[in-house]
Amino acid sequence: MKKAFLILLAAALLAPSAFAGGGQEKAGAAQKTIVLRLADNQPIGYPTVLGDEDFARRVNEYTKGRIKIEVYPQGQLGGEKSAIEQVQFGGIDFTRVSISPLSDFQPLLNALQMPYLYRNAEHMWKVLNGEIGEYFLNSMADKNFVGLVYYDSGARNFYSTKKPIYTVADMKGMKIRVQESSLMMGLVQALGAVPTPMAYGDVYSALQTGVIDGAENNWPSYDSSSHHEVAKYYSIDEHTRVPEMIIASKITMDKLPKEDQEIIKKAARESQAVQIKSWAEYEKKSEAKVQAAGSKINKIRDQAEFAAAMAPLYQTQLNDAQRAWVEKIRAVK
Ligand code: GTR
Repeated sequence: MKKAFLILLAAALLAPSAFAGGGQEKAGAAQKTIVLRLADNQPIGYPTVLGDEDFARRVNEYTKGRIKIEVYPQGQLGGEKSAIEQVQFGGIDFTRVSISPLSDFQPLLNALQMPYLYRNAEHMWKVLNGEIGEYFLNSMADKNFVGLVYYDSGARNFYSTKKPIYTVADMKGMKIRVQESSLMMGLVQALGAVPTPMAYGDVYSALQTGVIDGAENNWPSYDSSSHHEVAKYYSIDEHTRVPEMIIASKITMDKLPKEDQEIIKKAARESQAVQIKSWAEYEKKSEAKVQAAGSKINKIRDQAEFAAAMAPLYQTQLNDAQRAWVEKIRAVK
């Protein structure tokens, strides 16, 4: 896995993108196509990839073919964390990621993914597509990214190879895989379980071989990753709603003329509608599919018990500035 990653990284460094290095010149020369790359770790047909493709199609249409965005799904350009790193130094032009790993690059984002933060999906979208969400997209510039748009990722639940989870006590000592995110490590610890950070692509075999006892994710990922084949207990606690984001490399964007930057931002925002719609459809299908395939689904006994166990994270994982954002988020009606 590591070796494959290094090879990919070397390839990315040698040929950062068709655009890198010659952007200004090419943008000035008529008829030359600028080719940019977008990485996504989800498979073809997954809602985020459908969103990426809609984004790419719009950019192509609005620039009359001058800018072509190639979508590389299924982690072809590396795992999520490495894709973020490559975008940061300009080796990849765009990536669609969960803001959990992204928040280790821009910690402010933790304020958007705290447990039981949003009252429901509608509240979350009001926040993300309003002034608060805009502020957080713009905050990405401090870390050499351009935040383009938020995508839906539903709510995350725990799943296990061993047993259903009903109470916080059930989680005691369980080894739970988390994304490469310090907040997610803290969250699992707060429940008395043992967090194991790991790249998404390694989770299936870790579940299968017993390296971990469980993981957590939304319905579509539990389905498309086939984790349900090896971890059949899916326990609904909806601990977090973690938005996803398409980020661009600031290095790439700065090489483009202002109008093209605006086209890219507009196209990304417009692609959100397609992503949210296919998310809703995919989520229902996934739920039915894993159930038919033999998953044992249960609801936790008392969400308030889980929320209380995770409440200290608002003190331990956030600073004053992030807590002030949490207050603003809660105040959105
Ligand atoms: C999914 C998300 C992926 C990745 C994955 C994970 O929901 O779409 O980008 O973050 O979760 O748990 O690693």
